[in-house]
Amino acid sequence: MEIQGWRELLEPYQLAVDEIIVKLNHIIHQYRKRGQYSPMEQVSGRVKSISSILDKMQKKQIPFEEIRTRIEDISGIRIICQFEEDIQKVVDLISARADMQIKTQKDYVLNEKDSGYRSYHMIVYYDVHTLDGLHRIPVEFQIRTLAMNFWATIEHSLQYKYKHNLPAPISEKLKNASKAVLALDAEMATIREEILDAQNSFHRKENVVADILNNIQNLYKVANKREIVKIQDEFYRIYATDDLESLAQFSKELDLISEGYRSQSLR
Ligand code: 0O2
Repeated sequence: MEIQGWRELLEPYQLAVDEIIVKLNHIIHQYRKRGQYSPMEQVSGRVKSISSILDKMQKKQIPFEEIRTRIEDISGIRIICQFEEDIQKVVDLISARADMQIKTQKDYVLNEKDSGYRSYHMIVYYDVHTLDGLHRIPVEFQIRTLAMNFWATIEHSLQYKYKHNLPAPISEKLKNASKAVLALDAEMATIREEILDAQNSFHRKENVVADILNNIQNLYKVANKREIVKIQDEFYRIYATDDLESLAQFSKELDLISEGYRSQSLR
């Protein structure tokens, strides 16, 4: 196939990846903005490289005309979760979407592969529109924990280095490491609430401080300099106490002050 042909072929796959990343990151952002825990920690994606597509075509005897119908992981999305139980929540979230239609699912979290690989896979149909019209793109989702991702990334590099012929001792060590990953995820699950509590306070503080600074910035346009300096000093004083409730109270008071200026300007 001519190089131009590859570009045209891959363009809608890239669009699918880009759109899905924007949409899922928006969901993460919404969770955090609402002070809620997001079952998705990170989202990334890629379009399979031409060389990997050629490898797969060779391995599976796929002719050029059948790339679109027989290779389903040209668009790939990876969703990383903090805890194993988040994986099912992410699966539910994707299943409920009207813009993503599930074709197949493979649960390698419950049914670990012989290599020790664990991850939840979904092939999802996603529509993109380009100048050439509508393209129904299969997208492979890989959903796994941070620990599972660490293992898979290392194992993938070793498989590449040894051309999928891992020496037995390395294979053995990877299987042991996979058991350690399983144990790590289980151990983290036991202190999940503790971890969530800490992260929740962190995000809440970020939101409250962002609100306060936003309010102060707006007050610059309407309040007098002396009042703003007083508010700023008060903010730094409360911030130094490291007391989230006092910060939240101060934020509410600033809301009222801003509201007062707003209604004055409407009169
Ligand atoms: P790459 O280089 O990551 O793209 P398929 O090959 O998709 O037609 P298969 O093999 O039944 O059919 O699909 P499966 O098992 O769902 O695997 C798809 C992808 O999952 C792989 O893509 C890998 O990315 C990942 N994967 C599966 N098994 C392993 C494993 O043992 N170790 C690691 N590190 N990753 C794995 P590709 O195309 O094989 O590779």
